[in-house]
Amino acid sequence: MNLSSGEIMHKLQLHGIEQSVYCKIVALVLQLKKLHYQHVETNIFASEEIRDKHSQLHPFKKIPVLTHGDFTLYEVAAITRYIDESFSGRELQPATAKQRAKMTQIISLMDSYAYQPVVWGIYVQCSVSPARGESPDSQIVKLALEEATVCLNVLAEFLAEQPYLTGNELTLADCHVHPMLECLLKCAEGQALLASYPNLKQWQKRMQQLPGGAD
Ligand SMILES: N[C@@H](CCC(=O)N[C@@H](CS)C(=O)NCC(=O)O)C(=O)O
Repeated sequence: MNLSSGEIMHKLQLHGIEQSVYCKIVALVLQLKKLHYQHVETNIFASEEIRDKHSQLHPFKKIPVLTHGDFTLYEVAAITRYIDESFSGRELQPATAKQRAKMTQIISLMDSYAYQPVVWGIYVQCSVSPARGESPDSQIVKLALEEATVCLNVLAEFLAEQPYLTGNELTLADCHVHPMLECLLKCAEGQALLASYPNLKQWQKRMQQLPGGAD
Protein backbone atom coordinates (compact mmCIF):
# COMPACT_ATOMS: atom_id res chain seq x y z
CA MET A 1 0.00 0.00 0.00
CA ASN A 2 1.60 3.29 -1.02
CA LEU A 3 -1.18 5.82 -0.59
CA SER A 4 -1.32 8.21 2.37
CA SER A 5 -4.23 7.69 4.76
CA GLY A 6 -5.71 10.99 3.48
CA GLU A 7 -5.64 9.72 -0.09
CA ILE A 8 -7.20 6.40 0.92
CA MET A 9 -10.17 8.29 2.39
CA HIS A 10 -11.04 9.87 -0.99
CA LYS A 11 -14.31 8.75 -2.52
CA LEU A 12 -14.20 5.83 -4.95
CA GLN A 13 -16.55 6.14 -7.91
CA LEU A 14 -17.15 3.50 -10.55
CA HIS A 15 -18.51 5.02 -13.76
CA GLY A 16 -20.30 2.57 -16.03
CA ILE A 17 -23.32 0.30 -16.40
CA GLU A 18 -23.94 -2.23 -13.62
CA GLN A 19 -24.73 -5.01 -16.14
CA SER A 20 -21.49 -4.50 -18.08
CA VAL A 21 -19.10 -7.43 -17.73
CA TYR A 22 -16.11 -5.14 -17.32
CA CYS A 23 -17.89 -3.08 -14.63
CA LYS A 24 -18.79 -6.31 -12.83
CA ILE A 25 -15.10 -7.28 -12.67
CA VAL A 26 -14.23 -4.03 -10.89
CA ALA A 27 -17.31 -4.23 -8.64
CA LEU A 28 -16.31 -7.77 -7.61
CA VAL A 29 -12.80 -6.63 -6.67
CA LEU A 30 -14.16 -3.64 -4.72
CA GLN A 31 -16.49 -5.92 -2.79
CA LEU A 32 -13.79 -8.50 -2.08
CA LYS A 33 -11.68 -5.67 -0.66
CA LYS A 34 -14.75 -4.58 1.38
CA LEU A 35 -14.55 -1.05 -0.05
CA HIS A 36 -17.40 1.41 -0.10
CA TYR A 37 -17.87 2.97 -3.55
CA GLN A 38 -20.41 4.91 -5.51
CA HIS A 39 -21.71 3.55 -8.81
CA VAL A 40 -22.14 6.42 -11.29
CA GLU A 41 -24.49 5.19 -14.00
CA THR A 42 -22.97 6.11 -17.35
CA ASN A 43 -24.92 4.50 -20.16
CA ILE A 44 -22.63 5.23 -23.08
CA PHE A 45 -24.97 3.25 -25.34
CA ALA A 46 -27.91 5.58 -24.62
CA SER A 47 -26.82 8.73 -26.46
CA GLU A 48 -23.97 10.47 -28.28
CA GLU A 49 -24.22 13.23 -25.68
CA ILE A 50 -23.41 10.82 -22.84
CA ARG A 51 -20.54 9.28 -24.86
CA ASP A 52 -19.08 12.72 -25.61
CA LYS A 53 -19.30 13.79 -21.98
CA HIS A 54 -17.75 10.47 -20.90
CA SER A 55 -14.76 11.09 -23.23
CA GLN A 56 -13.54 13.62 -20.65
CA LEU A 57 -12.84 10.61 -18.40
CA HIS A 58 -12.10 8.00 -21.07
CA PRO A 59 -10.75 9.16 -24.45
CA PHE A 60 -11.83 5.86 -26.05
CA LYS A 61 -15.38 6.27 -24.64
CA LYS A 62 -15.47 2.83 -22.98
CA ILE A 63 -16.62 1.76 -19.54
CA PRO A 64 -15.67 1.43 -16.76
CA VAL A 65 -13.69 4.32 -15.34
CA LEU A 66 -12.63 4.48 -11.70
CA THR A 67 -12.17 7.83 -10.02
CA HIS A 68 -10.53 8.10 -6.61
CA GLY A 69 -10.52 11.73 -5.53
CA ASP A 70 -8.87 13.56 -8.43
CA PHE A 71 -7.22 10.36 -9.73
CA THR A 72 -8.88 8.94 -12.86
CA LEU A 73 -8.14 5.48 -14.25
CA TYR A 74 -9.45 3.40 -17.14
CA GLU A 75 -8.62 -0.14 -18.39
CA VAL A 76 -9.87 -2.81 -16.03
CA ALA A 77 -6.53 -4.61 -15.59
CA ALA A 78 -5.00 -1.34 -14.36
CA ILE A 79 -8.01 -0.50 -12.19
CA THR A 80 -8.11 -3.82 -10.35
CA ARG A 81 -4.37 -3.73 -9.65
CA TYR A 82 -4.68 -0.17 -8.36
CA ILE A 83 -7.47 -1.19 -5.99
CA ASP A 84 -5.59 -4.24 -4.73
CA GLU A 85 -2.34 -2.34 -4.20
CA SER A 86 -3.88 0.78 -2.67
CA PHE A 87 -6.11 -0.75 -0.02
CA SER A 88 -5.62 -3.27 2.75
CA GLY A 89 -7.80 -6.35 3.12
CA ARG A 90 -7.78 -9.57 1.13
CA GLU A 91 -4.71 -9.68 -1.11
CA LEU A 92 -5.64 -10.48 -4.67
CA GLN A 93 -2.23 -10.85 -6.31
CA PRO A 94 -0.07 -13.92 -5.83
CA ALA A 95 3.28 -13.90 -4.09
CA THR A 96 5.58 -15.40 -6.71
CA ALA A 97 6.73 -13.86 -9.99
CA LYS A 98 5.62 -16.96 -11.90
CA GLN A 99 2.10 -16.87 -10.46
CA ARG A 100 1.85 -13.10 -11.06
CA ALA A 101 2.94 -13.65 -14.66
CA LYS A 102 0.23 -16.31 -15.06
CA MET A 103 -2.31 -13.91 -13.55
CA THR A 104 -1.36 -11.24 -16.11
CA GLN A 105 -1.42 -13.83 -18.90
CA ILE A 106 -4.96 -14.95 -17.99
CA ILE A 107 -6.28 -11.38 -17.77
CA SER A 108 -4.73 -10.57 -21.13
CA LEU A 109 -6.01 -13.71 -22.87
CA MET A 110 -9.54 -13.06 -21.61
CA ASP A 111 -9.44 -9.51 -23.01
CA SER A 112 -7.83 -10.59 -26.30
CA TYR A 113 -9.54 -13.89 -27.07
CA ALA A 114 -12.53 -14.53 -24.76
CA TYR A 115 -14.49 -11.28 -24.31
CA GLN A 116 -15.59 -10.91 -27.94
CA PRO A 117 -16.78 -14.51 -28.59
CA VAL A 118 -18.18 -15.15 -25.11
CA VAL A 119 -20.00 -11.85 -24.56
CA TRP A 120 -20.84 -10.64 -28.08
CA GLY A 121 -20.73 -13.85 -30.11
CA ILE A 122 -22.61 -16.12 -27.67
CA TYR A 123 -24.36 -14.13 -24.92
CA VAL A 124 -25.56 -11.18 -26.99
CA GLN A 125 -26.44 -13.31 -30.03
CA CYS A 126 -28.19 -16.13 -28.13
CA SER A 127 -29.71 -14.31 -25.14
CA VAL A 128 -29.96 -10.53 -25.69
CA SER A 129 -30.98 -10.60 -29.38
CA PRO A 130 -33.79 -13.17 -28.95
CA ALA A 131 -35.15 -11.17 -25.99
CA ARG A 132 -35.42 -8.24 -28.41
CA GLY A 133 -37.23 -10.39 -30.95
CA GLU A 134 -34.16 -10.75 -33.20
CA SER A 135 -32.75 -14.04 -34.46
CA PRO A 136 -29.14 -14.93 -33.69
CA ASP A 137 -26.71 -14.98 -36.63
CA SER A 138 -25.78 -18.67 -36.79
CA GLN A 139 -22.43 -18.01 -38.49
CA ILE A 140 -21.38 -15.58 -35.74
CA VAL A 141 -22.50 -18.06 -33.05
CA LYS A 142 -20.67 -20.99 -34.68
CA LEU A 143 -17.39 -19.10 -34.90
CA ALA A 144 -17.81 -17.74 -31.36
CA LEU A 145 -18.39 -21.23 -29.96
CA GLU A 146 -15.19 -22.43 -31.65
CA GLU A 147 -13.18 -19.49 -30.30
CA ALA A 148 -14.70 -19.78 -26.81
CA THR A 149 -13.85 -23.51 -26.75
CA VAL A 150 -10.15 -22.71 -27.11
CA CYS A 151 -10.41 -20.29 -24.15
CA LEU A 152 -12.33 -22.75 -21.97
CA ASN A 153 -9.81 -25.51 -22.76
CA VAL A 154 -7.02 -23.23 -21.55
CA LEU A 155 -8.91 -22.20 -18.39
CA ALA A 156 -9.84 -25.80 -17.57
CA GLU A 157 -6.19 -26.77 -17.89
CA PHE A 158 -5.20 -24.08 -15.37
CA LEU A 159 -7.76 -25.54 -12.97
CA ALA A 160 -6.71 -29.16 -13.48
CA GLU A 161 -4.79 -29.41 -10.21
CA GLN A 162 -5.63 -26.25 -8.29
CA PRO A 163 -8.81 -24.58 -6.99
CA TYR A 164 -8.13 -21.13 -8.49
CA LEU A 165 -6.63 -20.13 -11.82
CA THR A 166 -3.15 -19.29 -10.56
CA GLY A 167 -2.94 -21.63 -7.57
CA ASN A 168 -4.53 -22.17 -4.17
CA GLU A 169 -5.62 -18.56 -3.68
CA LEU A 170 -8.18 -16.39 -5.41
CA THR A 171 -6.54 -13.64 -7.50
CA LEU A 172 -7.43 -10.83 -9.89
CA ALA A 173 -7.30 -13.44 -12.69
CA ASP A 174 -10.31 -15.29 -11.21
CA CYS A 175 -12.12 -11.95 -10.78
CA HIS A 176 -11.47 -11.07 -14.43
CA VAL A 177 -12.74 -14.40 -15.75
CA HIS A 178 -15.83 -14.89 -13.55
CA PRO A 179 -18.23 -12.22 -14.93
CA MET A 180 -17.38 -13.23 -18.50
CA LEU A 181 -18.15 -16.92 -17.89
CA GLU A 182 -21.37 -16.04 -16.06
CA CYS A 183 -22.67 -14.76 -19.41
CA LEU A 184 -22.50 -18.30 -20.77
CA LEU A 185 -25.04 -19.46 -18.17
CA LYS A 186 -27.66 -17.12 -19.65
CA CYS A 187 -28.26 -19.10 -22.83
CA ALA A 188 -28.62 -22.78 -23.78
CA GLU A 189 -25.63 -22.62 -26.14
CA GLY A 190 -23.35 -21.29 -23.39
CA GLN A 191 -24.65 -23.78 -20.83
CA ALA A 192 -24.05 -26.67 -23.26
CA LEU A 193 -20.51 -25.46 -23.84
CA LEU A 194 -19.75 -25.21 -20.11
CA ALA A 195 -21.24 -28.63 -19.42
CA SER A 196 -18.13 -30.29 -20.91
CA TYR A 197 -15.90 -28.68 -18.26
CA PRO A 198 -16.74 -30.06 -14.78
CA ASN A 199 -13.78 -28.36 -13.09
CA LEU A 200 -14.76 -24.97 -14.56
CA LYS A 201 -18.31 -25.48 -13.30
CA GLN A 202 -16.99 -26.27 -9.80
CA TRP A 203 -14.80 -23.16 -9.89
CA GLN A 204 -17.84 -21.13 -11.04
CA LYS A 205 -19.81 -22.35 -8.01
CA ARG A 206 -16.95 -21.28 -5.70
CA MET A 207 -16.85 -17.86 -7.35
CA GLN A 208 -20.63 -17.42 -7.11
CA GLN A 209 -20.43 -17.84 -3.32
CA LEU A 210 -18.04 -14.91 -2.89
CA PRO A 211 -19.29 -11.49 -1.78
CA GLY A 212 -20.17 -9.84 -5.09
CA GLY A 213 -19.83 -13.14 -6.96
CA ALA A 214 -23.53 -13.87 -7.50
CA ASP A 215 -24.91 -12.50 -10.75
N1 LIG B 1 -10.02 -2.80 -22.54
C1 LIG B 1 -11.14 -2.15 -21.90
C2 LIG B 1 -12.43 -2.81 -22.38
C3 LIG B 1 -13.67 -2.15 -21.83
C4 LIG B 1 -14.89 -2.43 -22.71
O1 LIG B 1 -14.79 -2.98 -23.81
N2 LIG B 1 -16.05 -2.04 -22.21
C5 LIG B 1 -17.25 -2.18 -23.00
C6 LIG B 1 -18.46 -2.45 -22.11
S1 LIG B 1 -18.42 -3.99 -21.26
C7 LIG B 1 -17.55 -0.85 -23.68
O2 LIG B 1 -17.29 0.19 -23.13
N3 LIG B 1 -18.08 -0.90 -24.89
C8 LIG B 1 -18.48 0.29 -25.57
C9 LIG B 1 -17.98 0.36 -26.98
O3 LIG B 1 -17.23 -0.51 -27.40
O4 LIG B 1 -18.34 1.34 -27.65
C10 LIG B 1 -10.98 -2.25 -20.38
O5 LIG B 1 -10.22 -3.11 -19.91
O6 LIG B 1 -11.54 -1.43 -19.65
